[in-house]
Amino acid sequence: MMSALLARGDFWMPMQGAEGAWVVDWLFYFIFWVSLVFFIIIAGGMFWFMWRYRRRHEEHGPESNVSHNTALELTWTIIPTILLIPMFWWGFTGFMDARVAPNNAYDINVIAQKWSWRFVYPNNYDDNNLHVPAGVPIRLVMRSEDVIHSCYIPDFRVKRDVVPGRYSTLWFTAKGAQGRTTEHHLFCAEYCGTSHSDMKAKVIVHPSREDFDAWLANADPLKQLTPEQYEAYVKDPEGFIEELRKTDPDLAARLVTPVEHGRRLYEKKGCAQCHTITKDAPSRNGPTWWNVYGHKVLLRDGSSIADENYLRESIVNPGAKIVAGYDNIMGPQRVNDREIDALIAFIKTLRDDYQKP
Ligand code: HEC
Ligand SMILES: [Cu+2]
Repeated sequence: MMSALLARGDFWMPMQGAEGAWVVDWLFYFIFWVSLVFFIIIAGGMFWFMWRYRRRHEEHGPESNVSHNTALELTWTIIPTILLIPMFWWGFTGFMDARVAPNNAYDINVIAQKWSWRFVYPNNYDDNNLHVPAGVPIRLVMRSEDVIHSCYIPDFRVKRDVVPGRYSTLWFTAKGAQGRTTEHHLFCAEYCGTSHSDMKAKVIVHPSREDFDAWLANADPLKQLTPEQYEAYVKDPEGFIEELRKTDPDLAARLVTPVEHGRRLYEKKGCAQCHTITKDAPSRNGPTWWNVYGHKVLLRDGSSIADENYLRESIVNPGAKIVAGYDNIMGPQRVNDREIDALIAFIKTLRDDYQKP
């Protein structure tokens, strides 16, 4: 009931644009009302005692000496404890739910830099605004090109720092409206220099996955080709892009999806000498990349979940975590952040339960 009431936002909170937003608001209002009631009881009691026992010159009545009152002390211990339990419970479970994205989430890469946002989609289209479908869990995989930024979408009740040299993630499921797109604000919430306050974007929520897919297909960099170019591309994608690289390297780079880019780097950068990428390939000098993403990797000491940050570290600083049963023979690789994004995008596709987004 409360969530329906607050769908449009109120004095304290903006509208609830995401499915998990009501938990945050529920907890906020619970703590708010508990605080208000206790403020009135405590401050009111204080004033009442001040008045009731104020000093009066004329009278010197007998002084009481009550040392304690067990019933009263139990009451003011037990009632607050009962009130604290739901605060902790909702705070903790709400926090965990907000941190851990569901497995079927749709990944969008986010690059923050002074002073704009770039949202990169699987087809390598990138946009300064964030487009998402309603009703689909979205996971933002974010990195920064320079200083610390913070991705903040007040209507969704989500905020997370974006830090150079590592990935941070954030997830939400946006609520949509029937038959039309809706918009929300996205801000940078970490002071990042002169134009920090300009570092904002729109979140555009498409009413359905179909509508979003149609938008994304239309935004595909391939749409920038002339009909003749497109024909040539369809006949021989690799050859066409190779040719285009000579005349328009910018467009050529846009035509290569991150996954495809990663596959090429795998060959070009020599990863293929040591890593295999298919299910049954006999392993070479290094562990196979099949089924590594999202799985638990046994290390020489301990284990680690192979998420984006683990893969990144394994590429730029291979000695940091050594896979059990292998030697530390992989040198640090000369790859830039964009190439690491691409390699990870590629590695993500190498698994049994991979589904094309
Ligand atoms: C000379 C062989 C060699 C080359 C070349 C090589 N690696 Fe490795 N790689 C290894 C070995 C051995 C390990 C396991 C030991 C370790 O963790 O350092 C490994 C581990 C990894 C891991 C962690 C895998 C896991 O199962 O946990 C990743 C990711 C990785 N390499 C990426 C790359 C990338 C990307 C390249 C190319 C740019 C590359 N490697 C090139 C030998 C190599
Ligand atoms: Cu910023």
